[in-house]
Amino acid sequence: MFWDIFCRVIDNHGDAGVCWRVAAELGARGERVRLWMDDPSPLRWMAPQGAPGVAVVPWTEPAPDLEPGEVVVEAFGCDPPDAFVARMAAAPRRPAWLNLEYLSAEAYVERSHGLPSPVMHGPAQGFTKHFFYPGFTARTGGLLREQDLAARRAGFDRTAWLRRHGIADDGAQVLSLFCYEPPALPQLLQQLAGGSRTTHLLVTAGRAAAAVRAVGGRSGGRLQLHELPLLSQREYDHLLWSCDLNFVRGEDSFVRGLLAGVPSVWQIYPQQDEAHHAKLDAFLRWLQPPADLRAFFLAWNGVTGEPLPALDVPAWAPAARRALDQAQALPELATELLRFAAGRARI
Ligand code: TRH
Repeated sequence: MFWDIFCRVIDNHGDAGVCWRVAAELGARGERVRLWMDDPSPLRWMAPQGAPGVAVVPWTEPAPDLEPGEVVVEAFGCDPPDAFVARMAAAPRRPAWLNLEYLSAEAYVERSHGLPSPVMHGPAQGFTKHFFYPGFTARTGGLLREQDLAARRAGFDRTAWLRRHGIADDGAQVLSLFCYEPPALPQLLQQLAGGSRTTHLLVTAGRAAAAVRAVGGRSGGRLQLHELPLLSQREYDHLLWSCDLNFVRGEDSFVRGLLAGVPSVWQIYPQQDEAHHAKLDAFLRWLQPPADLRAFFLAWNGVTGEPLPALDVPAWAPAARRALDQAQALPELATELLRFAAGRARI
C-alpha cells in the first residue's frame, strides 16, 4: 500500500523518532511511505542512511499538493492539512485514516484501541478515523520490533563498539544516561563516584549532557563520565546493547531499553497535573520490578522525595530478561498496523 504519515515535531526527539521508525519498518516490509514532517532536521542524525521505500516530505505551509495514498496516518492527533484532507474526500476510493497514539500501559488503551472516531466537520465530514494504540497487552497494537532486530543483535560486538567510543571493556560497569533534568541526578553521580566498582557513565548528547553539566557532574572517584555525540537510532540501539543498565526517557528509547533485555530506569515525559504518575504506575504494574528497582523509578521521577536506593544491576537483571520475553510475546506494531490498515482500506 501507499502510506502518508503525518508528524509534527512538538519538542524533544520522540515524535520524529517514533514516526521514522514506523515509516522505515513499513518500508522494510515492501510498503511505500511518504513521511510528512514539519521539521525533518532530526533525521539528519537519527537516520542519515534513509530507508528503502520511505520519502520524506517537508510539511510546509502551504503543504505540497499531493494525491493521497491508500492509508493516512496522523501521529499523535496532528491533523493533516485541510487541502490534503479535501483531496482524501475527493478520492475515488477513501483512504484508511488512522490516528497513531502514544504508548501507555494504562487500562484505557485496550478499551480505545481500534475505536472509530467520526469526522464531524471540514472537507472530510462523514469520514471515520480509527485510533491505533501501541501497548502492552494482546488487545493493543503492541510494540514495534524490526524484522532484522534479532539478527542485528546476534552479530553485535559490544567490546568493539565500546572501544570505538574510547571505552575499554575492562570489567567496570557501563551505564548510559538519556534523561531530562531528574532531580535525583546529583545523588546518582555521587552514588556512582563513591561506589565499590568503577562505572563508565555514557552521557547522551543534548539535554542529558546539559543536565550533567548543570549539576557540576565530572569524573572522579569510581565514576568515569563520557559524553557521546548524537547517535543514529541504530547506533543508539548499539549503545543500549553495550550497557549493563540504561537510563531512558520518553517513549521510544523506553521501548528500545526494554528490547535490549538489560535493566533500564525510565524517566517518563512529565505532563501537566502529574498525569504521568498514573502512566508510570501502570507500567510498573506490567513490569513487576523488585521493590528497590520500583523505589528507584519513583525517586528518579520525583514521585517520592525518598533518596535513590543503591543501583543493583545484577539483582535487577532477571526482571529485565522477563520483561524482554513479555515484550517479545506482544503483538508487533508494524504487523498490526498493516493488518488494521488493510482491513480499513477495503471499506
Ligand atoms: O526525546 P524524547 O524525550 O521524546 C519525547 C517523548 O516521546 C514524549 O512522549 C513526547 O510526548 C515528547 O517527546 C514530545 O524521548 P524518546 O521518545 O525516547 O525519543 C528519543 C528518540 O531519539 C528515540 O527515537 C531514540 C532517538 N535517539 C537517537 O536516535 N540518538 C541518540 O543519540 C539519542 C540519545 C536518542
